[in-house]
Amino acid sequence: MNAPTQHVPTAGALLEQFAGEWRSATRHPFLDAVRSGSLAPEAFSTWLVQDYLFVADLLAFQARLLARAPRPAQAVLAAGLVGLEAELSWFEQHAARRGLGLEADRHTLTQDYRDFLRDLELAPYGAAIVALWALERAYLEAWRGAAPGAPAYAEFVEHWTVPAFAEYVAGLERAADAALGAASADEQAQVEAAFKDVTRLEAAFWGIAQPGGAGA
Ligand code: MP5
Repeated sequence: MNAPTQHVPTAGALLEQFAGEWRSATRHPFLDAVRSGSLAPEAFSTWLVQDYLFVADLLAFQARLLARAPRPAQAVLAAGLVGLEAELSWFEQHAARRGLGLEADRHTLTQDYRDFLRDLELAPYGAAIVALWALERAYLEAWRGAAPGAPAYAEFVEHWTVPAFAEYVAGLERAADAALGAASADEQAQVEAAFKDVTRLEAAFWGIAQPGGAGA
């Protein structure tokens, strides 16, 4: 053990370590089309319904993560849970306005993401909190890249780039850093694997409305 020279891993360092993967997770033709307005409304609706189903799965995952979180992480996770429930209501209002049904079947990618979140419940807490931070941060950065968005989509872009969302992501990063500081080498490897899985799933999810059903 050469503890004095060992650096404490941080969540932020993963962004540089896997910069290429991170870029794929946060930039996508779907987002470019939201910005330019060239995105077909039906494609946006398809994506929106699947994202709603994803958020429902995320709420279930986060509820279970909260149950095993260390005391200092409980506040940010509990607040996030309340936010997810409000997010579901927000989706439901938009869906009603657009005449969209939300009882769709899960796309294969939505199911893959759900399975991944389920598997994380058996992984060390550190891997799970880093994955949660990564998926929220990827979402924030992706939407920032699409700002301000074409008129048809500007309201959505604004919703996912508000300062309160950025503060939530920063809070998750502090919780992730605290977990990483205490992670063993084996846990660190699981953290990196989970981070990479999130980048792969996020990248694929942006293509969910593409003809042929996207995929990665
Ligand atoms: C989020 C999302 C962030 N809604 N969809 C995907 C595919 N990844 C991440 O979730 P939220 O709604 O900001 O908690």
